Amino acid sequence: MEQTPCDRRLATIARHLNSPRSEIDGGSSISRLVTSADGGRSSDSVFNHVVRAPEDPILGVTVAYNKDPSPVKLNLGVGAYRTEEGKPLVLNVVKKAEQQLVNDRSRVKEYLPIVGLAEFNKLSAKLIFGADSPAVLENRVATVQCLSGTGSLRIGAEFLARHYHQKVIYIPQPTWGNHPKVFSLSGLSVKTYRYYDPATRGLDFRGLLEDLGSAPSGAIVLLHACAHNPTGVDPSLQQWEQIRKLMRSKRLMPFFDSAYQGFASGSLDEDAQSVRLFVADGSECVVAQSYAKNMGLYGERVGALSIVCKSADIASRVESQLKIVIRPMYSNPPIHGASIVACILRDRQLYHEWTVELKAMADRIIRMRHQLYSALQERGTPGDWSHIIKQIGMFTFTGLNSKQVALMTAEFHIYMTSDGRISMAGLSSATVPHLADAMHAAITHVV
Ligand code: PLA
Repeated sequence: MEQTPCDRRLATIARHLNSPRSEIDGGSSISRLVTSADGGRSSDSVFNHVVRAPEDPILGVTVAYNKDPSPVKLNLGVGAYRTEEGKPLVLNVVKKAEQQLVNDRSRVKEYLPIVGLAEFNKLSAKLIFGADSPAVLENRVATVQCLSGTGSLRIGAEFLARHYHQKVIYIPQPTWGNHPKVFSLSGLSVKTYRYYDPATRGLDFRGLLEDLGSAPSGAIVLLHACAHNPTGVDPSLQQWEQIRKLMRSKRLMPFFDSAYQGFASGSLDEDAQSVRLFVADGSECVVAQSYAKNMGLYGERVGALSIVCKSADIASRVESQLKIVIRPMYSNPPIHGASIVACILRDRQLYHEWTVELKAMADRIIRMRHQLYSALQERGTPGDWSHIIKQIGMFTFTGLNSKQVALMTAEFHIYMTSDGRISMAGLSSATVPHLADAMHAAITHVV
């Protein structure tokens, strides 16, 4: 078959990627140049021993993307929603809430209490547990406003490390790359449980039950409430029930990470079912919530940590200790994002408008899944790509390896994490063909 210049270039890149010499040398030759170019000033610096840290595996993708001058570049790294025009989206309902806040002349910029905005906390607990949840109605939930999902996980983990008898946390394999760092820096020891089976591109349910079954009694277990990151694979409701039974029989402590409520199915209630199943049995659980994705409040850093307790008295003691954790870290949380969320959650009309916008985002992501799947079918790309439409939430765990990803970045200016995860929320109808071309080239040129 005749080779086009593009094919020849791809073959050269593929040869390079497939050779072991392509390992990055850590930039050592570049740092040598820098040290010799500063007139020797570095050598007497007290920080001269500081070695350059690697970029974050997820947020570093955006750093590399920003440096690329190509007009066709595409960032599918970080999970950030984009419109069909490829632009970030501020929800209409958020704009309305902000307008209300600006119009309210009585508002001030005083410090919030250590635990944050009381109304926000109450409404956040209702959102995840359900308005009729006995735990909420009986005041058995200690909720504190935190710095988005990450901050909520961190505060929850620090609390558990100080006040819970088991210091081991089991996290799924694989999981969001920041989980192990957050938990180990909080003083917990991190172990993994089997979650994903690359052969079926589905849940390794047997492995999961075996690993949790052999975890020490009382161990903490990190569970993704819905839209598991990075695999897009969630247990079914029946499987959740089996997980719950096993965990309760072994007194394992559920620690839910709810970063995508509403983004998986388009329904806030449906995406909270896993959490509600555990709360309904009356035992304890810990939940970290984020409004980054479902309200598009990424940079506002607004989230909540809830600890469900067995009595109102215990919940209030737990809250008092959460304050001890928070105060020396950042004193108290920011007011603006939480005020936006409270405005929306308290107002029937705004709440309804939010659910409509949220559903539209979830539906657009699902449409992108179908378009990408069809585009690969049209190109006759080798392999079974049905997982693209089966997976749930913001990401597709493509199965592409790091060399294939490197080729897609080098040749097609498509940026994604090296584990082959792509953010479907960053795609649009206009960019699907480009991504499909890149995936086709990567699959056919790189092993
Ligand atoms: N938990 C999970 C499972 C996540 O995927 C993320 C974000 C968070 C918590 C934290 O989000 P927040 O602190 O912004 O609320 N994951 C992103 C971004 C979307 C990131 O890595 O920070 C991701 O691309 O995986």
